[in-house]
Amino acid sequence: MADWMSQQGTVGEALTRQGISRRSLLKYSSYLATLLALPPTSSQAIAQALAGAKRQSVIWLSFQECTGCIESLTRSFSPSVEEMIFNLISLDYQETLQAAAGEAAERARLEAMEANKGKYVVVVDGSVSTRDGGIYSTAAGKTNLEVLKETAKDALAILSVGTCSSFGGIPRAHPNPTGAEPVSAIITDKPIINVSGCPPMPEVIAGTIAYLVTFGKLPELDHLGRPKPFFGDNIHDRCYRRPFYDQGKFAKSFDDAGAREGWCLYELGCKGPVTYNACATIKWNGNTSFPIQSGHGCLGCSEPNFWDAGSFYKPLPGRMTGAGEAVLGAAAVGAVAGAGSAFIARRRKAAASDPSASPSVPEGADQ
Ligand code: FSX
Repeated sequence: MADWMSQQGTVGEALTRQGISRRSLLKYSSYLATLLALPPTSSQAIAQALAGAKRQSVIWLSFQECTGCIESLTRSFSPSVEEMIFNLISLDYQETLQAAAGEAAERARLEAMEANKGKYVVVVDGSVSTRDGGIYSTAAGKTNLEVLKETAKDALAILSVGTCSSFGGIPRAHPNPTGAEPVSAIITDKPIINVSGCPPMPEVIAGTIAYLVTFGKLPELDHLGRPKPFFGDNIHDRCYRRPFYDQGKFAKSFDDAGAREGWCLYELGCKGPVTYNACATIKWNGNTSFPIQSGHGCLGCSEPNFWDAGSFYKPLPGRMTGAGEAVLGAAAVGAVAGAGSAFIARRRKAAASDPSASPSVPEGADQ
């Protein structure tokens, strides 16, 4: 781990050490304001709050996972996201990135817990094995279950990064041989934010941490504990193929004329109507594309049980009429309800009507 990752002090001091200019901080703050649906005028205040904020001590635990979550963050197309996030936090323990190994690594975790008692944030990627006492996933002679309970005890809050730690994910798929569970099934006395996605979007991980550091409180969460600024809309509502859905134009195979014209992938199994995430707006690889734009339906990877929810290539329950009106099954109706208004317009409206959007009143973690 680079030294600067785990140094204490303010975000402003960390940026200066890295030679990052105030202009870059302002640029990032303005980007953050857009991501969080805050008024553009708030970027100055965000920059000021960030520069003076203490770097958040973070202990990052990796359990049953594929390392896709940390890869998503560190291989992010936009280096500014990665650089900025590591300046916002003091990353005191992270098995994939840290140089320390063995006893020294475990000591670093215990020392960070002691030094920042009640103030550190635990980031977890991966699900937790619970069968037979959790023996199916261990590190340094301890089960993930033990390490999670031990580390969470004096934490301020927990950030479950990825669908595995948020909802169990692929390790929890049938027949779930390790008794995999999400963090929220084990830790019930701490605030938990679920940043789901398999993997989650780097901008969403970074934006959520930046929100915590800037405002000193949790963002508003949806009914599954996900930050609403990123998970408030479903993929279908924001999809550029949506006009074809409304016109009843559906690709029947991945290489037919409709597919080549960019028609809707609903009949090829796209789960966009029941999936909440920011892929259709922020997109991946520096706003380059996302699965639906690349010609494949959404798999629904940010939703609970996505792996066991039936074939990725079977259409959602319901039927389409010739006029393009959907008569959806019960599971899909709720997700599609309220579709229509443009994403940017909705964000602006939310920003204008939400007094808590002002970054000038940081509060304690109170949710
Ligand atoms: Fe899970 Fe993440 Fe999917 Fe992989 O750490 S959310 S399998 S991208 O790696 O936990």
